[in-house]
Amino acid sequence: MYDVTEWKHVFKLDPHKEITDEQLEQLCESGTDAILIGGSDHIAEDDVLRLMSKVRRFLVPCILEISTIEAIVPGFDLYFIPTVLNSCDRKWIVGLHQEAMKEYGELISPEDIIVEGYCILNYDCKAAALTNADTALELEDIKAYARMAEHLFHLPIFYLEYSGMFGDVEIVKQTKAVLNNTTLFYGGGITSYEAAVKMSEHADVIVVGNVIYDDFKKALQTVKAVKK
Ligand code: 1GP
Repeated sequence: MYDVTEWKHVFKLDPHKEITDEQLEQLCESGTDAILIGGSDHIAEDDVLRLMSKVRRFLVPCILEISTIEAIVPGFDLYFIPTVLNSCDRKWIVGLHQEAMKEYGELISPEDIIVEGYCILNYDCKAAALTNADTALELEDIKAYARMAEHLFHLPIFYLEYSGMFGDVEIVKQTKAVLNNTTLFYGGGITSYEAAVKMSEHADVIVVGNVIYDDFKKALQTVKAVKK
């Protein structure tokens, strides 16, 4: 029903951060392809539920990116499950996933789930610290992770995560060049129209997060940059 291969732009909302109803309406009606609810810390079930019910008033797909088993809320259109391919801790690669399946496996419909193969590249971001990601990677290492995602694990999404910083355009370009069937998501430091244009030249989908809370108008402009 939802085809990520047709997407270009996603807003990632942090349930722990404040946003007005008017701003939420503008994001949902901006033309973005999806609203992704997720974050690395302080994720509480109540906040997720509250935000989901507000986003549900609009037609845009509403997706939960699961980062903790404690905040899995039913009612989303889709569930994204990250696996951090360059984590040094098995918990973030397959550990939490096995726990979640043990608890909810019988209730989950496989068609509602999409697994994202993350490669975290900003050593200074919360997600890198939390997952103990090995961010000291050469281009060839990153390309190998991308190939692993597509050819070994058949993951629908490979996600280059620079959360909080604008990444290396050349790395995104070269990574895209080795992917055929897996959709390349890029997230990190897209804080303007120009930045969105640059990354969307190579990434299939750009994910825009922090700027929503830092400079709302600029956040909205990132949609126009990819939907010309
Ligand atoms: C974070 O990739 C997203 O998971 C977006 O990054 O917050 O830096 O936009 P920013």
